[in-house]
Amino acid sequence: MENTPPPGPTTGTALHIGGATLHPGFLDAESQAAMVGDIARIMHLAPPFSPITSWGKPMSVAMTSAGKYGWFSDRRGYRYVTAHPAGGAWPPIPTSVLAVWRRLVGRTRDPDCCLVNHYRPGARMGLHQDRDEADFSWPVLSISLGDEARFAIGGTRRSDPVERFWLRSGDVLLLGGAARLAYHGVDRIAPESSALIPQGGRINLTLRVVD
Ligand code: MD3
Ligand code: FE
Repeated sequence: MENTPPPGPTTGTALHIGGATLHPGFLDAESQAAMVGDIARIMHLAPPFSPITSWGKPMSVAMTSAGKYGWFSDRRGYRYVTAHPAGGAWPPIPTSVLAVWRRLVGRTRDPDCCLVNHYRPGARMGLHQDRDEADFSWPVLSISLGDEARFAIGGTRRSDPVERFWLRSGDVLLLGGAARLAYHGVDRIAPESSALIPQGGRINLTLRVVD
């Protein structure tokens, strides 16, 4: 079943969906705009690229990263790397982004990686698990900016039933506990459903502890 989002941002209400915690409208319009500016700087310093899957096909989502590690894939497989494929360390994770992690996860440890996923109309992400990290006791935190995305999340087996709901600009999703190893993906984005990003499209940030 799909959720029907309210017309405006909602604050203070956390929804539990398939073991994931959704904070609808966690970021107000001003915070979202500031964060898009910070991400534009990262994309300028470390240009997004479409990783090649182990099947040899480029992903439809363009990616870059900030932090100690960035996520990378080629025919040899998926892994975290300390440099952009064109050379050079990844830019630091912006404090605007770290602040969200510190509020919802805590100050014990900051994430090692902020993966930046850029979706243009038609981009999607197939059902997968995130298991390239060393310690699954740390949650993954996801921040949605720009166009809305129909997100799918299931259980820890690919054959488990999935729930679908829309992720909207400013929403923050926390994946901890059983949800940390849940299969998930993005079916599609709704083009031009948000005016936040000047060129359109959707940006999703995922914060991860890698080591
Ligand atoms: C559930 N990104 O980068 S974010 C990914 O919208 C990824 O770009 C999607 O899946 C996106 O790996 C979904 C929500 C999300 C992120 C990580 C998860 C859900 C997750 C890890 C475990 C379970
Ligand atoms: Fe994922």
